[in-house]
Amino acid sequence: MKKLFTQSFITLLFLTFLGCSSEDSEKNPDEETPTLKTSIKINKVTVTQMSFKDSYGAAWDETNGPDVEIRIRDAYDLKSLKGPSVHNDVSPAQMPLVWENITPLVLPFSSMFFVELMDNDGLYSDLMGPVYFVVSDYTSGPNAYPTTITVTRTTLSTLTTTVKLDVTWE
Ligand SMILES: [Ca+2]
Ligand SMILES: [Ca+2]
Repeated sequence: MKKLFTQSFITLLFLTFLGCSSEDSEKNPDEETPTLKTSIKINKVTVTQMSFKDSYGAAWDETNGPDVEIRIRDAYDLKSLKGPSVHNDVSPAQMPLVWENITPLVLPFSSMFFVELMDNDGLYSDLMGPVYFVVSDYTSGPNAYPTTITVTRTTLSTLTTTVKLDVTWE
């Protein structure tokens, strides 16, 4: 009788131990749940290629180089950012043009965005070249969430613009 009692007690201890250990393995406090990315932030804009002549073959400004500024906007103009500075009288030797430390523009995934290059002429500016991209094109596949996005577009058959965006995903 005493032997049976001892065996039962040991079995009970063993089962209790098993119960505890299986409970412990269910929770791992160090495990992080992956955060879902929902927006893209543009931190830097680099223009690596642009046309120094308009579609008629004329210079953007008669006596000196174009005064280049950038604007980023969505299709409805609801979210837009104008570059903080103008690169004045740009010559080909000054390429590429860089806009750094811009107020980051946070864009939702669902939209299409335009990056416009303007020759600032005061009240009216010449649109030198727009490029555009769709954010959701960069959120899937093997190269999802890249740190740089490069877009090239040729408008009016002669004006080729290439823009590189340094981005972070949040
Ligand atoms: Ca001009
Ligand atoms: Ca100028």
